[in-house]
Amino acid sequence: MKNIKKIENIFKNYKLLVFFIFSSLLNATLLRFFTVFNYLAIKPLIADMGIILLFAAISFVIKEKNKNKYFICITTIFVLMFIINSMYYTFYKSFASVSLLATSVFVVDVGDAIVENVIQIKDLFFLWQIIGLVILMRYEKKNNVVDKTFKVNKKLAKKFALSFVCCFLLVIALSKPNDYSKFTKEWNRKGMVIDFGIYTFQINDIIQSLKPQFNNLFGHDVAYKKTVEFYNKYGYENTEESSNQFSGIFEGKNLIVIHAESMQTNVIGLEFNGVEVAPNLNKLASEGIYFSNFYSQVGVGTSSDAEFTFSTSLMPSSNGTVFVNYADREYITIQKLLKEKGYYVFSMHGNNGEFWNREEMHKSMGYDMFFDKDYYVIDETIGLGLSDKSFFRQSVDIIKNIKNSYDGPIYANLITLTNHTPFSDNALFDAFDTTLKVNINGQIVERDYINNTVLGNYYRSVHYADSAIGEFIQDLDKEGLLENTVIVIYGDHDARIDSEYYNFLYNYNPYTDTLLNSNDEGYTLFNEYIYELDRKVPFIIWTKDNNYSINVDEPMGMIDAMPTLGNMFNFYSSYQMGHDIFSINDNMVVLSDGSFITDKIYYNSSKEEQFPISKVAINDDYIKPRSEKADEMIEISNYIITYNLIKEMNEGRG
Ligand code: GP9
Ligand code: MN
Repeated sequence: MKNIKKIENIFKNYKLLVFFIFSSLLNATLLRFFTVFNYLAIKPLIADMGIILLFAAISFVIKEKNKNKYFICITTIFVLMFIINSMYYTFYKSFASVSLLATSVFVVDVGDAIVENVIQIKDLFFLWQIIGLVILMRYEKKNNVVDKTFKVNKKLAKKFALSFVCCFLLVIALSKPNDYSKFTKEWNRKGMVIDFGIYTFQINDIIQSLKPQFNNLFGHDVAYKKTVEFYNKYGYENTEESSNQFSGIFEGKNLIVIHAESMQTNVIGLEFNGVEVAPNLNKLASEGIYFSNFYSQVGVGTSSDAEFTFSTSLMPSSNGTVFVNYADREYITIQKLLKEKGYYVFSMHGNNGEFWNREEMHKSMGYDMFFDKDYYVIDETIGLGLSDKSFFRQSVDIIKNIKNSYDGPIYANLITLTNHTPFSDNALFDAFDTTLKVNINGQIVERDYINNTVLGNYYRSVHYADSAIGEFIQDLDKEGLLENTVIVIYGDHDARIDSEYYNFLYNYNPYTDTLLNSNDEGYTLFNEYIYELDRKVPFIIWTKDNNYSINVDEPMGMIDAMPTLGNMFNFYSSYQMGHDIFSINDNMVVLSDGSFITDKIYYNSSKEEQFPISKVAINDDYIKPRSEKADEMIEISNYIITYNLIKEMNEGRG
């Protein structure tokens, strides 16, 4: 009875504080409900409560005249954190880091993509907390309600601080030993929120984001030592003179790389009503060397991370993005290694050069020239800017002029733009029908299927982008630019389309106009792990004069592209973390959050769960060493990027 009295007294005399605590806890739980779904887990709930009680403790030592400002300021920060993370999760399936603030300037340029594809009602739902707080404050002021929340009360401050410590100790008691490693693995943000809640994640993220600024003073030596040890331990795998049938086959040839925006492997071979989505990529894949189990390894740097991992065979930064935050570091790149062999090296992109700070980073990567949109006539725009067909048309002339004026081989990297989320500007897209026509009792019935959905628009966009690539190859051929030339195409990352659309794509029954369920014949399982495995992107190596027709299904990541091309063109970086795919078996593809894929399993590091790919039983003896190496590769890549260690190690090597 006494306790009930006590609680009644708290609700009666500390209305604002009670609202602050419960609204902060409810919104944090709601965020986990909208994202990682573990809203009922007790550990993150206690962790969230602990941090909220800490802010409550601080409120009791704030002067009365500043209390309003304090609660409004803290609640506004919380609500912004919820909204930003909820939006961010929709697009990246992870949580936002403050280290990305410098990158956020680019959001403006992809604004419509964000609005159309990312902002959802659920993101704005969190606003109720700040609205409720203001209404309560106004109500209390208008009715002269005495709310003891506004009193300075050191005794209560101590009690709340003590309750924070109790929550903290409880979280420790509920944690496993390797849970703590998440505090230093900035890349495993999802795992942090699942285990410790959004407040602890964001506070830790701020500390981790500031770390490089301090570490340059304190953490450098450890980083240097660990990096040297890493390459001593694994370096032999990369230095082995592993010659094979592909060694040196392209030495001295021109190299034209197409960075295909948001191109995913599930478009290869896909048809609607007997019409191929990507006939040109299908042809190049069937005639060339096609890596059908290839994964992008981007972090939040998306396109720019794809360029970085392709060109350096290092993992992307977990703290900000290389292109924006670390463009001034020294890297060993394909561009530099080919320049040493006498190549003229240039990049081409129809967007403005500031996007992803390419103007600076392309210099740092070793390009002789970067042709951004200022070098093109913007005569046709789709989506983010210059259409791919116009971009490629104009690029052929630039390439031809360079080829005619430079007597050595060239390396051109063309970055496409049109096939970019939200894939909605289909005004210029070739008509491509994604409806389904079925014969029901002698009647042809047309079903909408994925027409006018984001997936349907994606495949229409891909059909356009593929057609642009086809025209580009033809135009190169007309100008004689395919002679003695290797074409490489890679998808830079997946299109980030929700799995519900793929489930519809694979499990729609046009005869009943319903979705198959797991008991129905013909049902295709499409869960979160198959979704991750479906995020593959195509990697194709093609030449006009050789019909290789090779399909490589060994799991391969973007960081393996440089070693694989290096073996063919005869260049090599002693810092490459990937492997020549023709010199390795049982390859492991490390993803930017520490998860990994082999030919046996997909291992999700956030949830510490495995998804079987083969029938081979897998135990911890298989997972542990690979998970440790995955973390080590990410950690060492981050050391190299943060501390500019390649410069130092090269100087050390004399
Ligand atoms: C922007 C283009 C798209 O110029 O490369 O970048 P993304 O949004 O895919 O990172
Ligand atoms: Mn991209």
